[in-house]
Amino acid sequence: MLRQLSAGESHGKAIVAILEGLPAGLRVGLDFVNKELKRRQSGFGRGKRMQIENDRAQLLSGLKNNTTLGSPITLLIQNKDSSIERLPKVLSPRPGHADLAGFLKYGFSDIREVLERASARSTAATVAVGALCKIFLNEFKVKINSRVLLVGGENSPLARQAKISEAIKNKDTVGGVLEVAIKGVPVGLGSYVQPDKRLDGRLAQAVMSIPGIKAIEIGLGYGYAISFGSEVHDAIYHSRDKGYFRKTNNAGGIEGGISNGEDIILRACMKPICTLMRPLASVNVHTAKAALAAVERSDTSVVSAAAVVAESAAAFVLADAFLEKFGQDSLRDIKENHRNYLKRIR
Ligand code: EPS
Repeated sequence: MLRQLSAGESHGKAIVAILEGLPAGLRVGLDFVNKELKRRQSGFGRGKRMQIENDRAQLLSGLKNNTTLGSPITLLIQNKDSSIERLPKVLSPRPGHADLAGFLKYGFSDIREVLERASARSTAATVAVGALCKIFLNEFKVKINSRVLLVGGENSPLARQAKISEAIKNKDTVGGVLEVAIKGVPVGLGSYVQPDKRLDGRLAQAVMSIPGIKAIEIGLGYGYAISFGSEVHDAIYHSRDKGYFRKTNNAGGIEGGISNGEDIILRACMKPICTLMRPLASVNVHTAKAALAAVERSDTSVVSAAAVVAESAAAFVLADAFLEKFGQDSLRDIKENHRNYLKRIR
């Protein structure tokens, strides 16, 4: 089983991630991890924090000679802005944020204690861990990519950028839709035998947990609701060179909670960032009197960053399901199991 745990506040000393369960014998290049961290930080519409931080991972454990030992891998990403002890109190919760529910739940007297950990800064850990998982999956030619489909309802790159510019001008924010595509997945990852083994459920859980994500669909998704079965199920074919294959992929690569060998396609909807420079109505949590919501340094739109985070979250789930199917300890053994399995199902 692959396990991950992250720690760190947005303006604390660092973000830390531990990944346990990658097999021994995998060569890991930190350059790739850092490239992925950079991708997460870029995109039009990001705020000033991204000009301060230059996220880079340090490897603290789990490797020798750039090769995994099978022991837990610890990654540390230092925060340049580590002003947590000096930042002012936040007393008016932002609608849409964890602010109010977190404040009431934990019994704090300052909403800052909530937002420091609820911040999407923690997604740097998701991406660092996801990068390691991608390196593992790459050994088996499993590739994960993403793209932004919509920002504020617009789909062309120029119109998307214009929407973000409009939001900046109006001191507003804007969300959108992203798509993750996973190619090269073998048939048979995940299972129907228990709900928590279903690959689609596991992917949905991982991607829905990214801050700001409000909806997920796999394959045709909501499109299934308006069609007859005969129009949407992917007919099955077989040929000597391809083995079993489909001419359509409405299932988005998953049937019965198991990968079916087609590309896995997942889309997610991200709400607009909830820190508004022209804030909505709120209530001061000390006086219970009406007050405008808190205004913090923030981003205008982060759909392209969320796409990188979604790739990473999906990479963790895929790597976990892969290890479950083909073994855990040594990359060499896993490769042999994988080879034998592919031979059997041809
Ligand atoms: C983020 C860092 C944060 C925000 C953003 C994501 O930096 P700061 O709060 O210091 O400006 O830019 O966090 C949120 C959108 C949020 O809601 O908390 C990052 O590293 O991605």
